[in-house]
Amino acid sequence: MGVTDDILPRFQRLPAAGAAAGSRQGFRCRETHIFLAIGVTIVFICFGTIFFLPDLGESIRRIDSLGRVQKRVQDTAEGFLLPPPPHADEAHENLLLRHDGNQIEDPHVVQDRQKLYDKVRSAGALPPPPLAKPRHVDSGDVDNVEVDEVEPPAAPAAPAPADGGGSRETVAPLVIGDDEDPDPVMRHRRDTVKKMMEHAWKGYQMYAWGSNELRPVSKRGHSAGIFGRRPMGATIVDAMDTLYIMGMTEQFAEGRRWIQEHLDASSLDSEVSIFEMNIRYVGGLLSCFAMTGDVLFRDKAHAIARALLPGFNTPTGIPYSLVVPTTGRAKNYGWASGASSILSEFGTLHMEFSYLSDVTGDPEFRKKVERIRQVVRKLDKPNGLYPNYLNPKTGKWGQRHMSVGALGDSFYEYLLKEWIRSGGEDVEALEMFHHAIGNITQRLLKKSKVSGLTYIAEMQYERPNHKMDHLACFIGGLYALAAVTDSNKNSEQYARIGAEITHTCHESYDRTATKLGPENFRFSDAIEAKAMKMQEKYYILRPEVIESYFVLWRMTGDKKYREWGWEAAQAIERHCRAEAGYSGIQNVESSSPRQDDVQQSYFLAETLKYLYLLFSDKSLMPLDEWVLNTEAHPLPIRGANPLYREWRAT
Ligand code: DMJ
Repeated sequence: MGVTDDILPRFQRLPAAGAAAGSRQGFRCRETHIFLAIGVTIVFICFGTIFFLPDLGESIRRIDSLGRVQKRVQDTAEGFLLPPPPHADEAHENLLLRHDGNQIEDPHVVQDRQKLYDKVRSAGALPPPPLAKPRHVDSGDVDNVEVDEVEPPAAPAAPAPADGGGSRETVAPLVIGDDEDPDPVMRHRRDTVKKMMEHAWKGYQMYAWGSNELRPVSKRGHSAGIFGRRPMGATIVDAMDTLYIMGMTEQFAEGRRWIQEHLDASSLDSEVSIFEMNIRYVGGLLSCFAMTGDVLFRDKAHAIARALLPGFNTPTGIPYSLVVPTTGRAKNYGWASGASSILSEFGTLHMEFSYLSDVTGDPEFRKKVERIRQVVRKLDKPNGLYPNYLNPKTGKWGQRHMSVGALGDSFYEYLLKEWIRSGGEDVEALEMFHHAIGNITQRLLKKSKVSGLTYIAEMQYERPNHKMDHLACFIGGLYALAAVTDSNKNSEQYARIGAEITHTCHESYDRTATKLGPENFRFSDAIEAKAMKMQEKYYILRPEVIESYFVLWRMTGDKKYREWGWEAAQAIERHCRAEAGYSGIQNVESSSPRQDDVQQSYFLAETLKYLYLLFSDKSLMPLDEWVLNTEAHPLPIRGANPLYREWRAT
């Protein structure tokens, strides 16, 4: 055997000279066997893929998610085709920037996700710090989330009239006018706040018109995932009633025009937060309807609320957090304790949904929130407290984590305020409120060791966590509101607690270099009302502390709340003002903090509105006629406010 024979593969071996034809035949035969073997292997692999892989559905889902990626690319392209806003060039550029994927890396969004993630982790719902980023509202990520396919919304069956039904013709719009405070100092402060609103609006209008929010430093549009992937003009909708109250009629008219021409529920074709769409859009539009009687606002609110309804198709009626209105896909956040729904989200619908049913004649919305109420009411409450997570399929609580800050806050707010909004009719809500606030007072209310500051701790299973979120500071105002609106044996105590907590929240501002309060602050043997970690030190234009100043001012008439509000307004002006609007800051303890380049839509809806009302005469939006939803959108009180505009069949 020659060398060649040894090193060459068999089929390349040269036949020996004069080799017989039979040997060529043998070669063909061998080749045929080889090809046959290859063919059989290929067929086996193909059929194996179909029959033997563990989960064929998984493969299909992967194909489906590829489809979604493709769809997202299509959405991006569609985003470029939006009608031109007033400053078309800049905004068009913004859209390019907004859609090119940068928003995923947006430091503000990342920070916010991190905060939520930390919170959930500290509650023991997650394992120690993972390398992967937390899942929040990334609609493309379907791992580790609860996903249900449900029917897309049926065509509106509502009896709401297209125009002119109800009491629009008989009730004039709210007249804004003679509501200046006689004190010239207050008038000056109020003017200053109005100028802040003008600055915030102008920047948004120039650089981000139609986008959800503004980046006031880099001067472009911005959007958080809660609003979906399209520009839905969140800032416009959120700001409208503030513009109206401030008498900024031209800007209000511009906003109305945008809403009329571009706000379209049928373009909600990516995941949106039901809670955020409700408090900002449905609440904001209903507020405008109540004040003006303009049915455009009512009908847009109605369309958006109907688009959210597929998210309520669960065995319990407890809605999911996220829904894609056009497809009906709904799910919960993967990080939320076994993919539970969140107390502050499903518990913050009642005011808007009940009012919407009243002004449209469409009973569907009231039914939805009444069902949620019945489920929650019947459940056992560990220690009389409501955990932050509830599984919408089993109707069982998730992690035993209780908080009046993030994940819990506005659930408590809506128990009291829905009773107020209903003109005292919803006594069940009031009973639930008293039960909840009584247990919070008994179990979570604490005094700091250093100087006796009153605060509300969180609870993880049986252990208190001595920390408050900025978000939790609304509860000072809520205690005060409860004390005045429902006078009973607890009123004195609640009035005192409301004032004390508001004082503590003011301390959290007063003890920083910027005079703005941190996102979270803690209490221990050695410290009080102080952020301890870097990621607790940011201020993102939140309203809750100023909200409590406003409510306490209205309830008590104590002038110190106006002074505290003015301190906050000046601090915002000093540290948050940017060339094209207002930005959050990254560290309240730095005397020259870096800005985060996001102007939150709630800054215009809430923070500036509360400041403006704080320096106005009390006759502007009196609290015995109006009750503000959790996004500070005023809704009329049934039976007490002639602008209630209840729908009546004609
Ligand atoms: C607002 O969107 C609402 O107040 C909500 O209830 C929680 N907080 C933000 C602003 O901080």
